[in-house]
Amino acid sequence: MVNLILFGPPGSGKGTQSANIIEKYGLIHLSTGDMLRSELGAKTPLGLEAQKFIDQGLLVPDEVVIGMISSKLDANPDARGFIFDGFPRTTAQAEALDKLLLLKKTSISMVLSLEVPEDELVRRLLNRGLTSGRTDDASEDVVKARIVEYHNKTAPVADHYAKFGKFKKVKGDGSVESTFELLSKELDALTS
Ligand code: B4P
Repeated sequence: MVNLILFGPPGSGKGTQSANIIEKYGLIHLSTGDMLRSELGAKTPLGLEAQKFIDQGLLVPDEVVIGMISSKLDANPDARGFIFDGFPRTTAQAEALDKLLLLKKTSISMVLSLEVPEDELVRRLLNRGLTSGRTDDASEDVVKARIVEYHNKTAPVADHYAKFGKFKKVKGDGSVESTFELLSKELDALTS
């Protein structure tokens, strides 16, 4: 079983590359961003609560996203493996994920971290904001708040997995295709 975390700052291409990876490697895609946007779209109580945080570029509380991931793991008992996209985003989320996987007698195989310079992140997100309708891509202030939140709360997750030799950086500022080639090399080594 391969369990991959696709890691990196907002706009680094986690969602974009996940779509390519699930098609080639048959892993189940678990994106907390997509799950939250689906709750938001349906105007559920969870979605309305999450919206307050997302609109300001802040992370949604840990217990909300951990609960969502736990339900999805339970709903897919026969999976060949998972790709976690945008989760874990705090050390508390990483510790919770490790425990959930241990209960299923498995663990994280590797964390691949997409490395993209900050000016390119801002450019990509504001560009997507022109057509996506996403409130968190709409203004430079909110985009920059997301990057600050990443440095303060998410970047330490790298150390959590580096301790176990499970953290690898991948250059993410090339084209979608060239980045996918670099990720594929890492995944081929894991799955062979
Ligand atoms: P996410 O949905 O996870 O979004 P993201 O960080 O914007 O995106 P990603 O890195 O996937 O970028 P993408 O491929 O789309 O999170 C949104 C919000 O939800 C968070 O801010 C937070 O509030 C909340 N949330 C989610 N998970 C949470 C958690 N675990 N805990 C707490 N809160 C949580 O690419 C971005 C753009 O770049 C796209 O337009 C794409 O087309 C373009 N692009 C991608 N690769 C490119 C390339 N190589 N070249 C040029 N453009 C490229």
